[in-house]
Amino acid sequence: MSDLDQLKSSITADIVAASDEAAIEAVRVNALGKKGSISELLKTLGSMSPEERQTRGAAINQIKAEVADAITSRKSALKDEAINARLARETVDVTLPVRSSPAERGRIHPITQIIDEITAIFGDMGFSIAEGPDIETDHYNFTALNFPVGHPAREMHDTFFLPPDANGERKVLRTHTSPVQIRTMETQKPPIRIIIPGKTYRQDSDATHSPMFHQVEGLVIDKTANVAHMRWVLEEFCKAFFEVPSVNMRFRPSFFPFTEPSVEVDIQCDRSGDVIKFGEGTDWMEILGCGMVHPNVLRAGGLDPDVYQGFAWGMGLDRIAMLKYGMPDLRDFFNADVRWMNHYGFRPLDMPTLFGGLSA
Ligand code: 2NM
Repeated sequence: MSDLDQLKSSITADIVAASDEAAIEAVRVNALGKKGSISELLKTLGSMSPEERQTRGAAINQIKAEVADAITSRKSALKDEAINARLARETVDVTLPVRSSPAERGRIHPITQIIDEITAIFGDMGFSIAEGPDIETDHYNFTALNFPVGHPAREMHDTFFLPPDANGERKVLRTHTSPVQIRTMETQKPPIRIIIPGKTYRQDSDATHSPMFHQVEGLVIDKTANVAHMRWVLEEFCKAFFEVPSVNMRFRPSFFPFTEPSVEVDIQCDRSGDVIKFGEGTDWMEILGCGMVHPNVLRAGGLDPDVYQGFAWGMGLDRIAMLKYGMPDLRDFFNADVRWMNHYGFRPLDMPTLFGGLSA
């Protein structure tokens, strides 16, 4: 075999062996590139005699053309192969169901839902939301609320105390949201109509008590606010919250340091079946405490009790949520179990409104 035939068969073998576009390009550069084997052969023509150049030149150019053709067709075959492989690999199954978005998969915690419901009801009556810190001073949590130093009501609250600071002052985790009422009286001129939802803390833990729990309190202060107004506001609230056209309420005398008189409110219900029904039946359930704000509390908030008067109330949310939505154990509320949330949680776009239904 001549040297040219040998070169041709060696390049042909390389062309056949090239398995992708990069490999065939390398074969082209090795044969036909500036320093390729065939290009080097063509450079030798210059030093030959005219006769030799004629035969040898024709033979080299013939090989060059054949090799170039072979490379071009192999290249296009490899390109087709690559495209076909990619098409096979990147198929999309258009019959797969659409994955639901985070906004559809997430759930609103029942406590958040209850707060949103209560906010919708009182917002409709012209109340605003007020908030304050979870870590409070003894003054805002007790003294300003007419719990005198040494008064037994302080012990009743099972307070969590923080270590004393450099001045010897011992802060507390607020045992109720009432400190926010004092802070609001200090900064806002009456008339005041606020509700205060938030976390509260007491050292208590069993199936129906969590050391962190939730309250909503309310406060109305102006020059004429009285017990009849309080009764109307609370009755309208109960009807809207329990989604019934009428409720029977029972006011029992009670004691709170921050109100005088103080009462506890029960609503009529029917506990004979599996679920509690409100607005009917012969049973009573305690739902909140309330009263006329004590003159000492108004004074502590910087208001003159001879000019201003008002009423306030407070209710625990966790127990109410258990009753309204039929949840058996309070501790599940704070276990962050996604299965529990999927069962009891609310869809984020089902926001409670008075016109659209609270818990629909
Ligand atoms: C309750 C019951 C009765 C209450 C009173 C006040 C304040 F600060 F205005 F005096 N805030 N909340 C209150 C009254 C809270 O919870 C069962």
